[in-house]
Amino acid sequence: MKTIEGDLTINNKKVAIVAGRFNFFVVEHLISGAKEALLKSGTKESDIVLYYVPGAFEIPLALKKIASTGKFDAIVALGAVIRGGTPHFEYVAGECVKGISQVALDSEIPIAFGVLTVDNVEQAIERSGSSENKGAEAAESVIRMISLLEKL
Ligand code: INI
Repeated sequence: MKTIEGDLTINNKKVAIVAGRFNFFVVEHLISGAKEALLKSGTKESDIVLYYVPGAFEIPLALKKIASTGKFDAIVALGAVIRGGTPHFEYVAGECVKGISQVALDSEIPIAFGVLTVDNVEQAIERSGSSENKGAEAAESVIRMISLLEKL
């Protein structure tokens, strides 16, 4: 059986990061993790552009517009939605996930979902640290997808 899989190395690719400012004390660590993974893959710092949006709810529209410019080979979406005492969490997280999935399928480039949807601050910190970092994992997924698409 022939197996084809993307690598963790890419050359001359441009990657956008879209990050929510909300819960920035968590999101900043996701950004660092994603940036580190991209640099490790061979992506040049000058080929990474970071776009900020107010919160997770705004991520899908930014992804759609950025993808439509045709300037990027992939986009990494980063944010942190932390459950509070009201149903607000469900609306923000739900719309964010739905919107990102829609843009990811409509666009012709890989888009990674690096938005934490967690019950509390402890869970958010656990997933944005140095041993587990969902920002780095999201970046690695687009790196592998860029590489895979080149092999198709
Ligand atoms: N945005 C987040 O990114 N995370 C959250 O936890 C959050 N909560 O809980 O409210 C949040 N809300 C803001 C939202 O994303 C929009 O920016 C806002 O509703 C304006 O459209």
